[in-house]
Amino acid sequence: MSFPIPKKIAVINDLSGYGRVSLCVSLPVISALGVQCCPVPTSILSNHTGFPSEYKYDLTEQMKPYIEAWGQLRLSFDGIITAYMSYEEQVRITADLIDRFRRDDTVVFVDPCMADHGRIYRGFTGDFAGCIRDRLVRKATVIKPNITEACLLTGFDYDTVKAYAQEPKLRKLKSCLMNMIEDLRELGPQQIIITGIERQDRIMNVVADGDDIRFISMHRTGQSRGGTGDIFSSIAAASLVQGMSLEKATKKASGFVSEAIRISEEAGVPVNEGVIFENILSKLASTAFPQG
Ligand code: PXL
Repeated sequence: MSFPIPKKIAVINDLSGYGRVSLCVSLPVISALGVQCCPVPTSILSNHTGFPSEYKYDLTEQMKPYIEAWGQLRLSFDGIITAYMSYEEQVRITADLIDRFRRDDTVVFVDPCMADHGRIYRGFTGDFAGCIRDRLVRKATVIKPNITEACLLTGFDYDTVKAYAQEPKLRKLKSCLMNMIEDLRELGPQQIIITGIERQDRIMNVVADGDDIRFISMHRTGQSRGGTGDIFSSIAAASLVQGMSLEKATKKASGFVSEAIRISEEAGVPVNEGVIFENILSKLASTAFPQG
């Protein structure tokens, strides 16, 4: 019996040694799904930034020769995932990496990490949102902004969208989200997942695959935890490169993340430790190498 050759995904993210975020979750999750994970570390940290202190070593300068060496090997990837970037220079280097290593059929999965809960992350100065939009989002085949990032990318007012989400009827919220999706599609990507729209005890995601727009709502299983966005992107992108539909890939990713949050709450895991995905990783492995 011969084994199938695993697809390959390049992941541009930091390596945080403790706290279950970034490359430390993408590597096991993507491997469990039967896909080769090829990391491009943007920086190394002793632990994620939610702890009281950390050691950080920036690798922006090293990224260029690292990618250059990949160029010498004439590599190409079935998927490319971009996540948290610290500086505009990292965004420019990542945009160049996409141009060099993508093929016509490459899944370019951009998580425009820059904001949450209505606020841009600390430390982002100038027009960082514009830089992410113009250099990464425009190149993407799939984007996964949360609702705050979707507002920043399109110019919609976050507080208005949040107010619509509290209304008993969904009409205004849905029509606003459809307009937002239209604006995002005009930037380039035709597959869009908007996450984290909070509605009472439920969380809604919007999944747009071309003209097909679906609203997927699920019970909130606990409070949000670091690293869950990286796990989500890893599952969704690994599923997409293996030929799964966007809707199925999104449901698989959000189902796994919500179970991981639930078991972490039940086990009393401190929020800073992220989710104890190790306990359920074998469930992903059992779905590796799907047929069709
Ligand atoms: O995606 C989560 C994440 C990634 N990298 C660093 C972080 C966090 C969340 O806190 O601090 C350095």
